[in-house]
Amino acid sequence: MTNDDPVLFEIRQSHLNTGLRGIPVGTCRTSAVSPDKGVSYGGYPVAELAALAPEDVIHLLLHKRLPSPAEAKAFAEDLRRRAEVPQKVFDLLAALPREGHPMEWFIAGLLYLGMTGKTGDWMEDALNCIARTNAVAAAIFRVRAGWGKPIPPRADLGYAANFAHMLGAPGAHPQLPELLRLFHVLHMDHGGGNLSTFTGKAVASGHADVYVSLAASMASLYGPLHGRANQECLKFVRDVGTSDRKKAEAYVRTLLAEGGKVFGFGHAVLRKEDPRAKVQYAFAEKHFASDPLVRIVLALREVVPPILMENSKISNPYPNVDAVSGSLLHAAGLRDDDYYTVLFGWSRVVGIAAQIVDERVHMRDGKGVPIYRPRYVAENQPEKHLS
Ligand code: NMX
Ligand code: MLT
Repeated sequence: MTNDDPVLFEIRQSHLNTGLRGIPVGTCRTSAVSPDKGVSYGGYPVAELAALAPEDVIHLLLHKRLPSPAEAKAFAEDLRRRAEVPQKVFDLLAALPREGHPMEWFIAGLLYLGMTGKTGDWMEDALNCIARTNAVAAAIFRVRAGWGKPIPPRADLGYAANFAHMLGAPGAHPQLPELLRLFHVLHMDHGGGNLSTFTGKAVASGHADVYVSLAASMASLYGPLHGRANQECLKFVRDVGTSDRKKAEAYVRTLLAEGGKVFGFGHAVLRKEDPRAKVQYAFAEKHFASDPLVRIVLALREVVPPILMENSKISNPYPNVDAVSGSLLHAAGLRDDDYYTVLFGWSRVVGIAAQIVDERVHMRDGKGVPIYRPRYVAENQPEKHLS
């Protein structure tokens, strides 16, 4: 660093103990989050990417450009080739306690995938892990439901279609595969500083491998203020229980008066309605407008922001990515609320893995970001001695 480096941010006492809110700590090569426009991957607004095959978006995040048609075909084939999961991993899932949360299962699955197949090469492990989490995440759904053996992937299906096939959810709506494809693309990445991504990169900075770093990042995503908000938001929607605007408003006001959180609303960075929520609202209106939970979600989209705006300390009163997804997945026939955060993880693994590769292999002219070590200011610790 030189003395003429531009000052990006001046750290003051008031910035301490704020969860590093807004403090720049590095650069991100995969995506950018604008408070007003939301996330873009590689410069493309996420809503424009929403129609693409997940493989193309995975390529974009890992290689920083969309593939040509020939590259897309080869890349999808490469992922398919890497996708085989050792039987031991499925055996482990079958032995896990049913009382565990599916995210705990997912974390265990990632760790076990690493134990049974890591190469030690950042990019190779990232690609293998992305390819294999497809079957592991699907198996978690089936094994927990007691539906017997995992369903093997089909060679003729793409990444998301295969995932829907491997879930094998009985009675699912015909739109479920399309919803899962959309969900996957929308949830893959969200800048460098979200909690799970930051955690994964921090762990990898100590040169732990891709799999354990991703497992740690999934532990961060498990929290209800982060990824588990999709499950918590569905619970909130059920508790509201009505699309009657007046009654819904009364429910939200009581919840806030009692110190509760309105799940699916607010964000650490965004200051407008999340474009990922917009895309999901449009999908919900198009395919599931008469679903009772979707009707409540659509009512809450109008009812909640003006109420949250009354509290000046809430920086963003608008819907975030989790406002709709749980209700949509439920409407499409995926009836295990606890499982929804695994879907967030299934998608976010892509962006986190890509960012880990960037920090380990590309940053600082290939030297990689050094081990994370921010400074904490000692508080209430005057010097003392035992004698
Ligand atoms: N309901 C109730 N209180 C809220 C909400 C909300 N939706 N949003 C913010 N607040 C509170 C927040 O708890 C904080 O209170 P205090 O000062 O007592 O600690 C205050 O308003 C200021 O918070 P902000 O600066 O606006 O937001 P912050 O960056 O701290 O937190 C979230 C961001 C996303 C954690 C927060 O908005 C929240 O808890 N939302 C509900 C949970 C949720 O939907 N999370 C999903 C986020 C997206 N994701 O997937 O990760
Ligand atoms: C998100 O997808 O909204 C997040 O991971 C939360 C964040 O960006 O802080």
